Amino acid sequence: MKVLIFDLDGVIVDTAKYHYLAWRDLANDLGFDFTEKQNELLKGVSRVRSLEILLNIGKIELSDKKKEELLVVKNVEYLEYVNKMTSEEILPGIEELLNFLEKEKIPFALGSASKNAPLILKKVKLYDKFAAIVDGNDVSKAKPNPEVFLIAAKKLNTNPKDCIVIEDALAGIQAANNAGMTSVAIGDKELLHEADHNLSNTNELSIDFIKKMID
Ligand code: B16
Ligand code: MG
Repeated sequence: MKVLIFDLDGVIVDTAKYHYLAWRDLANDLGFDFTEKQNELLKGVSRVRSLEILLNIGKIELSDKKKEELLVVKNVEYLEYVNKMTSEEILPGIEELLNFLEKEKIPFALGSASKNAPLILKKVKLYDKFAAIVDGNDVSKAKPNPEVFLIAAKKLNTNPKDCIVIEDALAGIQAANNAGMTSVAIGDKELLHEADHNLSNTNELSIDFIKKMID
């Protein structure tokens, strides 16, 4: 039986915009600018690695202690946005798809780099739908390492080859491919050309598309 593993940010909800606002404020406080284009580099990347990339852009070197402090500052601001989230922010077509999977008894899990994933799912009222949730708190190796998706497969009692991963980040597509799973990319087809299937946005992640994938 085929199962689905969903990434969170960029697939279920668009929290990338909140990550961006919090990272940009941090960059501005450190005295440099951070553009939306540069923010693309942080998609699917862990919080710690995101700070490293940001500091590289600003050409700033800091002590480990200072970096720890900044990670907290960034997350506190990010959580202010998250705490205001509602179900309205679920990306188009996702709720219908999850309802269909539930009805058909097709198991699905979350495989996200975010340590805030459980909170976000609770805010948008999807937490109880997932058979398993694997997030940034459960993994020691970040995407493109397949760890997050392999743990999810284990929790669903399924072989990797029967897992279909829905992802919006290059590191996530590579993680799915490295796990030996089928990868479906949402977003820029050129950037995400390593995926087995490419869709432009979540509207294209239709019930018909999924039916063909699981048959
Ligand atoms: P947090 P995903 C990822 O979520 C985001 O895409 C990435 O931008 C973020 O840095 C990462 O989660 C860590 O998030 O700071 O909340 O632990 O796309 O893997 O669902
Ligand atoms: Mg993502």
